[in-house]
Amino acid sequence: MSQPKRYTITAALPYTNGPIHIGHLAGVYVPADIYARYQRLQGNDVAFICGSDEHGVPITIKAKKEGVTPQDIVDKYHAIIKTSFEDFGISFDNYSRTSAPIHHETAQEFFKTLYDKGEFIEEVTEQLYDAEANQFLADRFVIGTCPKCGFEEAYGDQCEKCGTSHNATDLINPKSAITGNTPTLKETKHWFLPLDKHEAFLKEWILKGHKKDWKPNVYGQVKSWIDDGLRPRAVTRDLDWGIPVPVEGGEGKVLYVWFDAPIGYISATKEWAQREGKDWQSYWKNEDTKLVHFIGKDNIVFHCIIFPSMLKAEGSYILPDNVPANEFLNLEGNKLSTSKNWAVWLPEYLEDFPDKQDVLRYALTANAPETKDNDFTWKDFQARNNNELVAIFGNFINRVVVLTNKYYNGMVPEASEFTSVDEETLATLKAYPAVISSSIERYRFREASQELMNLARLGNKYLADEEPWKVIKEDEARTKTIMYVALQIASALATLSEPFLPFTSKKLKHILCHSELDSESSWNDISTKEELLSAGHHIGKAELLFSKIEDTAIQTQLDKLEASKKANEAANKSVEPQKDEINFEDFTKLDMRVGTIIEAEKMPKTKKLLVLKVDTGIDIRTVVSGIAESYKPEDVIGKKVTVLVNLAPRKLRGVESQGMILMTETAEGKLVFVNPDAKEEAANGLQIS
Ligand code: B3M
Ligand code: ZN
Repeated sequence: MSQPKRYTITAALPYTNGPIHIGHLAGVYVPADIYARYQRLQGNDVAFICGSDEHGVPITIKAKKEGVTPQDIVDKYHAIIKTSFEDFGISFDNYSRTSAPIHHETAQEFFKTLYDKGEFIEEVTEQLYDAEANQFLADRFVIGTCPKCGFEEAYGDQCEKCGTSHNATDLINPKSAITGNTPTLKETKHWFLPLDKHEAFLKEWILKGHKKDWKPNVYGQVKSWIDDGLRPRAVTRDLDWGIPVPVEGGEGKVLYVWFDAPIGYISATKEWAQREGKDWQSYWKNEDTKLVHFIGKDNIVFHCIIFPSMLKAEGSYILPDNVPANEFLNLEGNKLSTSKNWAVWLPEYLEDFPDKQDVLRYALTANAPETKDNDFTWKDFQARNNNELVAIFGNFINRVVVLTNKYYNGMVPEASEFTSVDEETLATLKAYPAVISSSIERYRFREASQELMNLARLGNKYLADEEPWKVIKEDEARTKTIMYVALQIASALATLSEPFLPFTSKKLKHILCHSELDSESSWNDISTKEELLSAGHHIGKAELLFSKIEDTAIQTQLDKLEASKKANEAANKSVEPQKDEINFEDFTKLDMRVGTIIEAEKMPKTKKLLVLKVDTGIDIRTVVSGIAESYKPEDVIGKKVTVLVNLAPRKLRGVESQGMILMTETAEGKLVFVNPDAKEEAANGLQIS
């Protein structure tokens, strides 16, 4: 066994202004967790670190919107996020929070060190100011056109479209996100990190050092920023929510959230090391430690340019070995959007699909946006579960366990002579740890997950080809050998699936009674050990690892999204301006009666029209109504409606309509009848829609 290595693995600190959704999971947390679990299985010393990013303008905007304090917001969402990560099996060694005292101390100490080393430029400059809101406009408090790519909704500190990071005064046509006003300029003092001063180091470290194993999408973005020329970046803000600037003249100012947040990785490591009796410095200051940051592509500049410059300026820290940023995940063809509630929220997923954490982990990994934006669809989620997890992985394991219990009462049988197929199958099995390792070590988790599924396919195919259920009728010895080989594959799956499917792996190890083995087969034992399960080892009873997901469950999710879409459209629908005023005289001319629809049928060759027979109390008449897209004919028969009876008759598609049924729209845009008190309908025993 090679000397265990030490890994500091960080995952982007989620803003505590909302729950985690599948975009965060696919982009950052599932790949990070696969990598951390895998490194632990290699026997390496791992610190897997994350925590809530609780400062910054997004929090204050959310607090203003909900009429509470920023602390209320971060307390609420920190708890929700932390719990949902735990329930989803994201195996952080520490999930901390940047409002924790240890983080304030660590960030202020870090700032003070750079300050004392003269690493900052202290300057009074003109910054954007909103006189009406009486506050400076930084970060998401200001929106304007990105100077680099022209995106018109860029923030004051970053453009989400091209990822670039800039100063608010660089924005073209800035507008205050608080009042919509055009900001004025007002002098204020800030401390700037002179990124230009670190250009040579960054070129040497990244470009010359040609981070060959950095993903092309990451290397390319970083190169373009360095090539464009780096400029000083303000690392303090005129805000009241954040970490106070710990130097003379810092009153009323806080650290820029992107200065403090990455230091959160360090403070969270300290907190964990204190708890575990470890030395935190070995994870951040020892050149043998491998530092890997898992992030989304919008965080590349902060993790590859700004934070490394801070670490370099401080002088005692290691630098990231890799930053395998993922691209973005879309949902059903549209961009994930918190504000439009166009997302699959992790807490809701866990409620709707209890015990199916691994299904989502697998679906998000198999379809991960590793090199380009990708799309999550519920149909693909269902297919990954039904066609792969159930039909291949689950089916193979179930057959192996059922047959071992049926033929040998759960005992691993003695193998006799191996055929060439057996030899070949066992040899292929032994190659899998290295195959999957190679993909994981290169951060290709999609590829790695498919190799794991290929191992399950190998088992499935071996059983299907060798047909022990037939062979048992005439060759007991051969059957034992087949089942022995199949059990070795099952045992390997229990180990190799752990990074991807931790809940399944645990269940499968329980079924195979792995814990009763004198030494649980580790990752690399699969390639080196003669056998994983020896004859005579007793396995447990069969339990289903996965269950089919029915169309109805998927339709429910799609309906939820549809409802979100409608609610969002309605919320954004510009309300029709009121029509011109009429006088009471005009109103008294309207003759409205309560009528009952007694017949209804669709108007042929039209989408919108129903031809109704209405008993108005005066007579029974025909009324043509444009409600066919909202109501079926059979649903409106017997319904009480309000009828405008003295509207002049008019022909619609050849049918004379003598009046109008009054309708209106709900806030969600749904067409509804203006109808008398529905209770009255109930009293008359009429069908209330
Ligand atoms: N809070 C996540 C985001 O930009 C940001 C990451 C901080 S990692 C130090 O959505
Ligand atoms: Zn841009």
